[in-house]
Amino acid sequence: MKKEKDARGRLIDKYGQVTTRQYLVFVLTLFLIKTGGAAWYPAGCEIVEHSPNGTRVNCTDPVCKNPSFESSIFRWDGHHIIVTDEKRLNRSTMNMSYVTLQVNCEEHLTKIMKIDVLDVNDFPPIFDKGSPSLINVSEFALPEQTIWTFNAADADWNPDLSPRFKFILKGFLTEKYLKVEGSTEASIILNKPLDYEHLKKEDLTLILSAEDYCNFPCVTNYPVKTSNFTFTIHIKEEDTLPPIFQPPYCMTFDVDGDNGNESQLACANAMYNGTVMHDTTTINMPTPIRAKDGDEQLNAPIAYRILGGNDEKIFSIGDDGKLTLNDTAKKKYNQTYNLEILAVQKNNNFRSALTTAKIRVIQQNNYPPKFCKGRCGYIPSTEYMVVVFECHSLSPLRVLVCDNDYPPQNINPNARVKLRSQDESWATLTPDGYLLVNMSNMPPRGGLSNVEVTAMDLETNEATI
Ligand SMILES: [Ca+2]
Ligand SMILES: [Ca+2]
Ligand SMILES: [Ca+2]
Ligand SMILES: [Ca+2]
Repeated sequence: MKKEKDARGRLIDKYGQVTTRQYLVFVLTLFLIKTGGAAWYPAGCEIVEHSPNGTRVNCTDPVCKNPSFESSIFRWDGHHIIVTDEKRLNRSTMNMSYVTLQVNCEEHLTKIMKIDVLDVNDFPPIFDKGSPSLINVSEFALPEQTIWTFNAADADWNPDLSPRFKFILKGFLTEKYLKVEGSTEASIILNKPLDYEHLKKEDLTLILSAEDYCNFPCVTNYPVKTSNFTFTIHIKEEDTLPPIFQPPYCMTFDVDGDNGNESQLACANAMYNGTVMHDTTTINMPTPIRAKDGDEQLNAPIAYRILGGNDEKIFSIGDDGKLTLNDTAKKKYNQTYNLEILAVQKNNNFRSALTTAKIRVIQQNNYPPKFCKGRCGYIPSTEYMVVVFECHSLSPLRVLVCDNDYPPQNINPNARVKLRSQDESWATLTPDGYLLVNMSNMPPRGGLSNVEVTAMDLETNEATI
């Protein structure tokens, strides 16, 4: 690493302090100058760079009486040191931050005088021309990993000194996922792995700012200059997720529990129901068994296996997830087979998912489901939330689904009843089929209101209203 120097050319640490060893070298240099016959003369002289010819050099102590010196940059006017070559007072092209003069005083005394040249902030920081505006970052990249290092330059700093900057990174992701470190170059470091599935829809554009420092010694109230560089992070999709059975049950929740605005979608595998007629080999699956790679971009091919519930080996599963029957003779009426189905990526057997498929053997499916009775009800009071009673009865109205395929009661146990969505603001159907009404939300319809209920046989996918 290149070491930094202060205005006197001493090596300094990151706090701007001269280290002990380096300080000794500095003392030794002074000693050599003294033994060379000239005394160091710290007269506290300084001049602002680019000062025009004729400008006086400021010194806190008086220069000796009737001094003389040889210089192509300064002359003595009898009272002050005066600039004669303004072009050479340019900190960008000087390889030092000061000029020394060997001054001959009266009585043959020679002094070495140092004149600090104060930097003016002429140039803003500039990022390397070759800096990429698009950076690919793998989903596998780990925290504390440096994903890119940007270099910047500043023409106010002479070639012997590394310019120093304050780097700031801005963007939606910055605080949680990324940070910037460094003062001479900006290292973009990962705080947290970048999850493609979660972040792909977010704006990954980031702005890196470089703010320059005083190039010591510099003018007072050194005006800070800032430059921005915009770049985009593209998250490279990797095989991080297993397959998931479709359609999945998904919900969003606050992943880190901090009640922040970051919520993630969590999904569970679908489970399946199906039926097979007692005397046929056709399996009726209202929702076909199908799994999809959770890594959407990769979409790895999937293989299926039946892991459990198939002791008699009467079921097989194909490469497309389709269940077939090998043997009709072994299945018994009204028996339910709970098959454990595994979906595994063909290219990575560590990525797999498990679900169940319930296959019930039915005798027949000759009849669609239909509502048994109770298409009329009344509300016995005007309280806030009330149960609806069946017309001409003292029993609560219950929505039951009849199906002649289920003798002797002829009630379909696999039917799911649901309210039409626009009625849900004032009516509720319990899982048992009882209807509740919220009086305060009920639409005014002169005493008569309708609710629409749908019923679906989950085994056969048949519906009724
Ligand atoms: Ca600058
Ligand atoms: Ca400058
Ligand atoms: Ca995957
Ligand atoms: Ca992924």
